[in-house]
Amino acid sequence: MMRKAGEERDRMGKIKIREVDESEITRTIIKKALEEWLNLTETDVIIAGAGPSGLTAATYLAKAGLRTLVLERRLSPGGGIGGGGMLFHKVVIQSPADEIAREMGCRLEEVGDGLYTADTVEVITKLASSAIEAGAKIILGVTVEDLIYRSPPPKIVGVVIQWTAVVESGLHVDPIGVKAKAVIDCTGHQAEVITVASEKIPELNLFVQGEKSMWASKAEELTVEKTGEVCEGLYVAGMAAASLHQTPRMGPIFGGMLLSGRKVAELVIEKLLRRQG
Ligand code: 48H
Repeated sequence: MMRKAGEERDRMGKIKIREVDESEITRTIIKKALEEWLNLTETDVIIAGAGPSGLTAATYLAKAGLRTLVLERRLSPGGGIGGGGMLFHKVVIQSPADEIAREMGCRLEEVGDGLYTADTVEVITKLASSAIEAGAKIILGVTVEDLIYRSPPPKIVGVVIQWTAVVESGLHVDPIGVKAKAVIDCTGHQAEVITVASEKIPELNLFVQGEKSMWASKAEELTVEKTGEVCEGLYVAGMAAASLHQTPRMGPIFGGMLLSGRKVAELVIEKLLRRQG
């Protein structure tokens, strides 16, 4: 029988599993998580939402050497990818976003000139692993519920976060603040971060109206066009950009989300790295 290196068996051929102590497991979790959190209290870029736009942005930002933290409310990355179109397990991506999907390792099937499809789980896992391999940190179960700001002129300098479990329990627990040079709202249809900014920082003059009805081609083009800086330190990408600028929805096609994620990353890289020389 093949034996893996380091794998020990007793005389009966039973695998010997290392003994573990409950408090050692607990100490390891707390020590390692807190060590990382201590380095994350002030970072370069915070992305709210690990959907297609957020994960794509994270990959390019981290590849450029920026310290990138993705905070995702749910316990899994992927956002709207998993639901496909009405729960069918395929997503559709059009050119030129196929280049991005391939760069992330997704295997695409060409179904028409410049039109491609892939399995939902493959797209989620490849986008997430690309971001992680590039050096981004993705933390699940954390909700971005407010912003940290300075004024005048208004400037976003971080986010206020809470465990999603606490938010959902309705307990009164004060959240904590995490600072960043740039915050990107990739929270999808609800544009949650921009909505909070519009309500709590009136001097920004923001108003989230929500997206318009479906017009796929126009929506894809406008989502990418409207991706960008909302005010100093705050950016919007993906479906949140459509909600903020009241442009049409596109339905279950994801090319625009990948292109929007790449565009916002390029804008942040330009601002934080290139302009500072
Ligand atoms: C932390 C949060 C918070 C918060 C939400 O919805 P998403 O997939 O967003 P996009 O913009 O990357 O992609 C949109 C796409 O999935 C889609 O819905 C399309 C193409 N629709 C077209 C149509 O016509 O309907 O991902 C957003 C992620 C999710 O995982 C949320 O759980 C998460 O953000 N999130 N995370 N703090 N406050 N709010």
